[in-house]
Amino acid sequence: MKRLILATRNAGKITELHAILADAGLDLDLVGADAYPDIPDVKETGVTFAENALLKAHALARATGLPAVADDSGLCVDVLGGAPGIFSARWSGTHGDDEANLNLLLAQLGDIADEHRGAYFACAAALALPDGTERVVEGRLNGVLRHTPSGTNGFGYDPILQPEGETRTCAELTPAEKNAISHRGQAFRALVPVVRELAG
Ligand code: ITT
Repeated sequence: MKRLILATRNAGKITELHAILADAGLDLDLVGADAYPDIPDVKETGVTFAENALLKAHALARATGLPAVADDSGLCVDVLGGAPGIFSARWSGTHGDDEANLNLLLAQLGDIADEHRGAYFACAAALALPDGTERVVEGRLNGVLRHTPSGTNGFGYDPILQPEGETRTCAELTPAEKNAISHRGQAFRALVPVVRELAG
């Protein structure tokens, strides 16, 4: 079976991509970056989600000799001109402190009325081959930001993003409901024909 590596240590992402590839009839041995612990993490020096996804995918493909997939995602707030964007994971200064990041964003938007609270989750997913071939696809989940967090599912900014057409926040959706509409779900599904063409 052909092996495909996904540039993440997040088990949830591996499960999600695995299910999407299997649904599409692609029988691949999908492994996470943990399968190659000696390979150092890549510095995300790009200024767009696509650049960062490509940086991670190329580094992993070069280091392992395998086709590699990487994603980069974040929350883009209209009234902040698209921020936090690529800085979503460290908006409060500490990488990965979801609660502090969310609380800082809510405080910054404190006086902003409902009609100006548009925002979206964005995701770029890249596939790179060891020979340098690359493709990148994107997904987006539009919504509005609540004034207070609600729900306990998911992670990051899920408790404050209410998707368009929903009455619940992303953190009140089940994982399956969120995957069906999410930026990452869309990007991973858009990657299926690319994987089939280049690595299937
Ligand atoms: P990797 O280990 O795979 O890099 P990550 O969680 O550090 O995963 P992501 O690129 O997936 O990095 O996401 C960056 C930040 O964007 C993440 O820390 C959240 O704050 C936010 N974010 C991205 N996708 C999200 C989602 O589906 N729900 C809530 N917040 C999300």
